Amino acid sequence: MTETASDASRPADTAGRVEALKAEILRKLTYSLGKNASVAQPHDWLTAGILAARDHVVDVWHRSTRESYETGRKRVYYLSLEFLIGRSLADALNNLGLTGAMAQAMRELGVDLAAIETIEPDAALGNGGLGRLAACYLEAMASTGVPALGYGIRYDHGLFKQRIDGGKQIEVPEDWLSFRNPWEFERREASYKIGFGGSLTATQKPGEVFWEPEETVFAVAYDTPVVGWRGRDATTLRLWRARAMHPLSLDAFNQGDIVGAVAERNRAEAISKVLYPNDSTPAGQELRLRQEFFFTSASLQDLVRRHYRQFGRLDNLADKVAIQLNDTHPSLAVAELMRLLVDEHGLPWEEAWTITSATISYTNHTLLPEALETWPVALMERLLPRHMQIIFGINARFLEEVRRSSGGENVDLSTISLIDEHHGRRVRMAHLAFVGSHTVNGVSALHSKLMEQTVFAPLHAIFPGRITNVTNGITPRRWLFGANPGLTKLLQEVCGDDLTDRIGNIRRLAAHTGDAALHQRLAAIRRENKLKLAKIIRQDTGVTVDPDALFDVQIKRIHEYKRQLLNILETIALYDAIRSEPYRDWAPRVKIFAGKAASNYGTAKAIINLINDVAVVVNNDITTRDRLKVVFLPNYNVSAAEVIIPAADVSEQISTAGMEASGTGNMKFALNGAITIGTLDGANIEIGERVGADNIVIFGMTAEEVEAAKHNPRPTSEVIAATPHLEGVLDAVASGAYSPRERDRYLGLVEGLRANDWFMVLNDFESYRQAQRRIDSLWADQGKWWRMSVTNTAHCGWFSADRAIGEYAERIWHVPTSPDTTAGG
Ligand code: 26W
Repeated sequence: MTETASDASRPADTAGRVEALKAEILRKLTYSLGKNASVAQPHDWLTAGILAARDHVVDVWHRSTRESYETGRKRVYYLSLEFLIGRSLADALNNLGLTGAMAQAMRELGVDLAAIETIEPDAALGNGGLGRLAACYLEAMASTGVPALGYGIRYDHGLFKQRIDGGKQIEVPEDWLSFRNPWEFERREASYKIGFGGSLTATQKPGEVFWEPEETVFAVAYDTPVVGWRGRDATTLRLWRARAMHPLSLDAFNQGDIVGAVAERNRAEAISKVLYPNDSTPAGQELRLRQEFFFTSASLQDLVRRHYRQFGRLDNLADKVAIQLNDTHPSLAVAELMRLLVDEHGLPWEEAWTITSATISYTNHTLLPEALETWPVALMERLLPRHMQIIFGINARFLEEVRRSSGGENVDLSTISLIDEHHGRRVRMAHLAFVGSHTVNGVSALHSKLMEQTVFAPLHAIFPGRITNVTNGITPRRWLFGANPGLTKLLQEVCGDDLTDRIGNIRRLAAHTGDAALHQRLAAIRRENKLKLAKIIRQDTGVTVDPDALFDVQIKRIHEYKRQLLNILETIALYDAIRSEPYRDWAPRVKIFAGKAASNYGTAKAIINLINDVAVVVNNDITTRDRLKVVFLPNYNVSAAEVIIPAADVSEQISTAGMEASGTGNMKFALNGAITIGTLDGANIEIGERVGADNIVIFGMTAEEVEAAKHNPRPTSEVIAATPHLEGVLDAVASGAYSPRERDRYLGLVEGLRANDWFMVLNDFESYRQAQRRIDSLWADQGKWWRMSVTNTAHCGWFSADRAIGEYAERIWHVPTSPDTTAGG
């Protein structure tokens, strides 16, 4: 990487800057790593480069933190069990405007910066969209001048690595810390005691309770600065690591009980050992609850202490602190803040409640019932007795209030109670978060509307106006300027150099929609990106693909509602169609899939297996060889997405309507100029509104139709009979045409579909197939294709994370953003 967007609009790098960086890198290599340049390995250069870059980030960070402290500004605390950061070096250099200088410095030291950047491990402390959103928002807050801290867990092992062996997913432990993490600062001094279990005693003061935990672990802070655009500001990612109070029992050890001597340590440290690959069903395990409380309690103790130190009082907490709960995973914050205020600081319950609910707000990311967290009351009582008591207290007062103000009419208290009495007494974490927050938001217009109509309807009736929408956003720094420097350069030519400062200016591109010369240049940039991807595909799968074919991409977690199955079944239909009319001029296509399945999610794993099996058959068939290829790229992660997205022609966003809260991949693709084939779901709808109906390919049932069909399902046999090609495709899969060595491998998968089409795969099949044929004819007219592509890029600046953060700041947190960086669109 020689020059990127961030450098292009800056004064040329001075020789002095390069010399200084060279000296810094060498100093780090020598004195921090103890290595001599002549024996340094690529990884040593990477670490030295990171340490040199980190110094620049730290300068910004200290200034930024000092300013917000001195001015007493309100700060945002973003609590998230997931931060899916990916790599950091390229991003930090871009934001600092140091990419060119660093590349030159490394070159003069005989090192290829682009090459060492690719050996930086991905920080994969998340499963998918929710975690990536948290990472985009931390960077966007740093770029828009919002003082903020992200709080999470420093997992020893992030999301598992995926290998594909014989077409099947194999999970391999991830090990991002094996070379240590040069970005972080350990803060032994910032550690907190986290209690579990034990007993309660009432004190003299009414309402005050003394909790004596049975078990205590330490939470130790690790800080990573996140630098924003042009290095103006930086936010902090503070991750907690669990440590035992007594790491070694010498008594046990001396008596020869070697294992017992470290038992406490193992139990404590298990809390931050591994990220749950938790996207199918809640893990439902004690360890998960321990993780949630651990990081929530540490974060709240930390922020309350910081506030108290600075202001010496807590009654103004809500004026100075905004706590954002990223889904319900940190929703124990409601009870923990109450505990800190009432038990530790002696505030009366009512006052504590006013402060708590004025400080906290909550983002919901899913309406799928199986993903809505609940915890058994019995487990909570055992693990967190004081918190359970506080939750009962909140619930009793809340229900009493509702009873009083409604006069007992029309409210079914069992639907709003924080305790679900129907399924063996469980705490409804989403209800707890809702009741304890001043604002609750969904992540797309449709999703927020469905929140009001479905899961939260009874609470919405009691608190009208509490639910609001903030449509998700993505950081254009990583997802456009960083990932697609070729396109960025061209966009800057057309829209102005300051595009990188004002993403809203991307709209200027719309005036050039029909410019044939521009189309040619765009096509050349895309082709370069496709060549790069093709190389990776060949390396990782052995499949050779043609960069002039249409690249049709679906990358995301594997889930039935995301419907990779619909995609691969339609691919089979296309394969059949090509074989039966081999002489038609089929548009050559490469079907690209990538994504991980939760380890306990059998159906998702079967879908991965099917995609790989179909790939083997299709890719080896001479008749379809140059017309159709199917690829499953192993180990999807942030870094893979950065290469795949700029190379995509078609973006598959085909979830069952009403089930994908927002999607954020959809935004990344559209901004990079891919054409979306999608359902009227999540943020697809808003993309369609912006780019216009002619520039997106929409198909399938609406959320309302899906809802109606669930209540009144059409027999699947009828649907299949009425759908051309479908019976043949299902038969082929079920009878083992794609799994000749294990013919009944997909019997269960197909039987499941025939029994119940919950995700509307069969119902939407024909509509999807026709939409794909529309894509074919659009592709055949390249002038039209590039007009559509340009229109997508021109109108998707609105999906910038800066816009989303601007909305949170204004409507939820009530903090200012720096006016010159807030991006419109
Ligand atoms: C309770 C366990 C659990 C843990 C994680 C359930 C579900 C999850 C998910 C993986 C949450 C998630 O990533 N949701 C996604 O959030 C994105 C950001 O808002 C949305 O764009 C996606 O539509 C949504 O699926």
